[in-house]
Amino acid sequence: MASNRTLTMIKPDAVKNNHIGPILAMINEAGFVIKAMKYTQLTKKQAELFYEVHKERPFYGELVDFMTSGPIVAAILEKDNAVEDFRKLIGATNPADAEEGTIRKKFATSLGENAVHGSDSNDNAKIEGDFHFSMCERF
Ligand code: FUP
Repeated sequence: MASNRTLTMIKPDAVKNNHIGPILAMINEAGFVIKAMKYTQLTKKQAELFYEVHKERPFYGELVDFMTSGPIVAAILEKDNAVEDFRKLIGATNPADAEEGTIRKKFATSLGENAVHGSDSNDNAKIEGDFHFSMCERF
C-alpha cells in the first residue's frame, strides 16, 4: 500500500536564494498538506547520518559540507501516494535532466545544490520523518 507521507528538506541553496515561499506554494498547490515543519541548520553529525547511505560515494564530503552550510526547512508532507508524487514534483536529481514545471528545474542550481530533498521510498520516508521530528512536533 502506498504511504501517504514523505519527508522533504528545502536545502541551503534554495533558502539562501529566498525560494522557501515559492517552493512551499508549489508543494501546497500540488495537494500536499504540511504535517510537521522546522527551520533549522544541520550539524555535521546530523548531515553525515542523514546521508550515511552515500558515505562511500565520492561526493559525500561535499554533500555534507553543503547541507551544513546554512539553514534548511524540513517538513513531513501528506498526500495519497506521497513519496512517488513528491518525487515527480521535485524532478530529476540533476536539474539539467529535470522536467519543466518541477521544483528542481525551477530552483536548483546544480546536481550538488539541487534545492530540495524528497524521500525515495516509503521506508525512508518513515526513517527520515523520525530523524527530524518527534511525535509531539507532528500535527
Ligand atoms: P535524490 O534522491 O534525487 O536526492 O538523489 P540521491 O539520493 O542520489 O543523492 C542525494 C544528494 O547527493 C543529491 F541531492 C545531490 C548529491 N549528489 C551529488 O552531489 N552528486 C551525485 O553524483 C549524486 C548525488
